[in-house]
Amino acid sequence: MPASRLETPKGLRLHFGLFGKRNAGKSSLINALANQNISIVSSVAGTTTDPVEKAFELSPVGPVVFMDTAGIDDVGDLGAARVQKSLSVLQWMDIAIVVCAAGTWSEHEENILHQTKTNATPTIIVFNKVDLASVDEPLIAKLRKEGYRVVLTSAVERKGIDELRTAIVETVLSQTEPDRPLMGELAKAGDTVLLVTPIDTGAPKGRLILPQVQAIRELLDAGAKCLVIKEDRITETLAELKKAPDLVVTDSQVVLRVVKEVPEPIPVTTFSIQMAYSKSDLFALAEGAAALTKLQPGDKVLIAETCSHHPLKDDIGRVKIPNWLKSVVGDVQIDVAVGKDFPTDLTPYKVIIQCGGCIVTRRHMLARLREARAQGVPMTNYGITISYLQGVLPRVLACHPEAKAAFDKAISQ
Ligand SMILES: Nc1nc2c(ncn2[C@@H]2O[C@H](COP(=O)(O)OP(=O)(O)O)[C@@H](O)[C@H]2O)c(=O)[nH]1
Ligand SMILES: [Mg+2]
Repeated sequence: MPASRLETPKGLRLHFGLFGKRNAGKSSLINALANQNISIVSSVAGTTTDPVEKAFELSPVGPVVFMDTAGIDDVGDLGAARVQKSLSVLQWMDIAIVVCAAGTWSEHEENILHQTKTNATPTIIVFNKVDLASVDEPLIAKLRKEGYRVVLTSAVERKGIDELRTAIVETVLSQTEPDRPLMGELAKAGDTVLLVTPIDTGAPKGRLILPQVQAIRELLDAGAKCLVIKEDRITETLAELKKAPDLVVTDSQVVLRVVKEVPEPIPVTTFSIQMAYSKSDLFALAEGAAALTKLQPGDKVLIAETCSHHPLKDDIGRVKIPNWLKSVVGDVQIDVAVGKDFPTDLTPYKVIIQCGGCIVTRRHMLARLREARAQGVPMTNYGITISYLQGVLPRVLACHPEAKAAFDKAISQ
C-alpha cells in the first residue's frame, strides 16, 4: 500500500512550532530532530519565509508536525508580513519551542513568551549554538524558576538533541490535551448506532470523509454495532430492526429528513455537532448559535473554512449555507475566510460560522474561538447553523443537555 494511504491526517497530529530570531538555528534543529535535511538551512538570514510543515513520527508520541517559521525579527514590509504569519501560527501550537542563540536573548523572545503565556501554550526554551557562545546562567535559572523547560543545544555538533527530544515528549505527556473522542460517551458496548451518510457530489471518490470513518472506528472500538446507510433507507431500516437504534448520527445536510423519519425518543445528533464536541467547544458554539436568531438583513456574517479544498458547485460553506441564510434571514452580507487564513479583525461580523475543522487540531479550533471571544463576536459552526436554519436544533442538541441549555439561555437574553 502506498505510504500516503497510511498517513495520519494532519488534524490528528500534534503541532509543534519553532519560533525565534533569524539564524537562531530553528531549521537546523528540526533537521537534527528529524535526522535528515528537510528544512533549508542557510547562514543568510530570512531563508525560511512562510511557516513550513514537516510531518514525522516522534517516538513514542506518534505522528507529529513541526512548523518551521520565519524569524520573528524579520525586517521590511515582507519581513513584517512573515513575522505576522509566524505569530498567527503561534496562536494554535500544541507546543511552542522558542529558539535563541546563546547569549542573544532579547525582547523578541520575551514577546513570544508573553504570547504563549496568554494562550497557555506549553513552551520549551532552547539555547542553541552553545558551541559558539556561553549561556547566561542567571537567565536560565530565572526562566527555570518561572517553570520553563530549558534545553541547551548545538545543532551543528548535534549536542542536546536527545535532551530536546525528551523535553518535547515529556511536555506532550504532561501538558497537552488529546482530542476528545468524536462520539464522546454517547455509545456503549452492545448499542446499535445508525449512521446516515449521503453520498453527494461533495463525497470523495472511493471513500468516506474523516468524521464518518472516525465514528465507525470509535463505535467498533466501543463494542457497539454500527449500521451505515444513505438517507433514502432510513424508514426501511428502522422498520427492519427488531429494536430501535440507541442513537442516530447524521450528516447535517440531511438532518431535516432524518428528524422527520426517526421517531422520538430515539436520540439524533449530527457529525458536525460531534465534531464541535470533539474538536472545539460545543457549549460555546451552541451559545454562539443564538446570534443566528438575531440576524437582520444587511448584517455581516463570516463563514470560516480551515482547508483549502476545491469549492464544488453546491459547496456547503460557499453555496448552501449562504442560500439557506438568505432564505431564512434575508439579504445578509457574507464573507468567506478561505483555508487557514482567519481575519485579524472580526469586529464587523455579527456571527462567525466555522467549519468542522476535520483537518486541523483541537487547539487550532480553540484558538479561533478564543480570538472571536476576545473580540466579542459570537461563533458557531456549519452543522449547528444548518440544524438551526432547518428548525431542528433543539432535537439534535438534546443529547448534549448543557449545550442545549446554553443555546436556550443565550436566545432569551
Ligand atoms: N555554530 C553553530 N552554528 C549553527 C548552529 N545551529 C545553526 N547554525 C548555523 O546558523 C545558521 C542559521 O541556521 P538556520 O537553521 O538556518 O537558522 P534559522 O534561521 O533559525 O532557521 C546556519 O549557517 C547554521 O549552520 C549551532 O548550534 N552552532
Ligand atoms: Mg529557517
